[in-house]
Amino acid sequence: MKTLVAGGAGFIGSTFVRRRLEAQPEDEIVVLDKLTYAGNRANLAGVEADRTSASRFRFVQGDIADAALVAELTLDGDFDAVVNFAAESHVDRSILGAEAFLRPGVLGAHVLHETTRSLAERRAASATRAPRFLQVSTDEVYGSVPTGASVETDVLAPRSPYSAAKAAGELLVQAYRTTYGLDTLITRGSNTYGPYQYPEKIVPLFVTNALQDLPLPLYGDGLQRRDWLHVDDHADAIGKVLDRGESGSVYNIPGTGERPNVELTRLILRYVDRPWSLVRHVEDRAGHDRRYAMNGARLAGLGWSHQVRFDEGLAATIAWYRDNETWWRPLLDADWAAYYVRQYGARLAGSVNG
Ligand code: NAD
Ligand code: TDX
Repeated sequence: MKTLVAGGAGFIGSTFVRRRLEAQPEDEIVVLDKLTYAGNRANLAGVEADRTSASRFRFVQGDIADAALVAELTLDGDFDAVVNFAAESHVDRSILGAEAFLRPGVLGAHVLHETTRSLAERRAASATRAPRFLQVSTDEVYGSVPTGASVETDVLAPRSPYSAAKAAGELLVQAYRTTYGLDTLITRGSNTYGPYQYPEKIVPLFVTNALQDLPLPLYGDGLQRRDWLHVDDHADAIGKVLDRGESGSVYNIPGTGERPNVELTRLILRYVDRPWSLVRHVEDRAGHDRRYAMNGARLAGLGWSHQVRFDEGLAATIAWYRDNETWWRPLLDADWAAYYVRQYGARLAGSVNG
């Protein structure tokens, strides 16, 4: 199987590429990634250093919204599947400025759909199987879920610019399926944690801050709940849906560790052996979703189950950040410092101890 993986130099995409090339010795992968601040060639260094993986792997730097580039790539490669991870992925940044989220979320998704459509036409002419298009989406499209668990048929009710852009991508998938008969799939993954996550998200931010004895900015009352999914499980579930998913379907990928942020913070501090006094209660995120939770019965029906327990996964993740400072230290550059001041400067100045 030959797959075009858009956004494959990011956190979840690179994990998918690494694990897929290892598990499927015949597979070939081409990664198309713009290398935004969150994209990182170093995430794929292991793939490029391994002879058996490297020979089946190619990296192309570019924008999924660049129609000419994507058309050229697909003329070169007769892909069996297109998997789209590419996105601006941080909710706080979408609140600071929404426009950057629409380029990959809407225009980029459109270009990848058009490309898959021409691939399908070419393949129909030669009577080969149509390519599959898998859109990697998120639990955030359901909006805040005070009780119970979202099922795939629930209405989309996104509440942040980030989740609205993700929902827009999903609507394009449904439109292309209905109008042109594309073989499509959507996955909605839960909050994901693990190695190689850019330090803006809560787990790597709090771990790397704690390791540096810096404050941990906990939004609002800290009682918002997230259901944590290990990145290996997320990547493997996407692979399962790609191989076995029913065409046209949406699959939730829930986590195994629903917890309030305050409890997650306590666990992190315990594992890194730092005091609670590092915690600062800061001004809440605007429109902060209180809780996400999803029902995973449809995915379980494909014969998939979680392999990583939350306590073990979190401990191993923290150990990884402790042992791989050479990976995250260079990310804390001048752009990071500017973002940090913008997002946290006033918040920390007006904070109270946790
Ligand atoms: P990430 O920010 O680590 O990676 C995103 C990647 O996309 C980066 O490598 C970036 O360079 C690339 N990219 C961005 N815009 C691009 C463009 N226009 N063209 C080409 N490449 C572009 O994000 P992640 O956490 O790995 O998330 C991957 C996907 O999974 C996203 O679609 C996100 O919405 C979804 N998701 C993430 C989580 C989570 O908790 N992190 C949970 C559910 C779903
Ligand atoms: O500094 C912080 N303080 C804080 O209290 C940060 C960065 C976050 N938080 C809270 C906000 C959330 O309740 O922690 C929780 C998790 O926040 P993030 O790590 O920013 O994740 P979230 O907003 O829940 O979104 C994530 O999961 C779904 C990913 O970033 C998305 O890409 C994915 O779709």
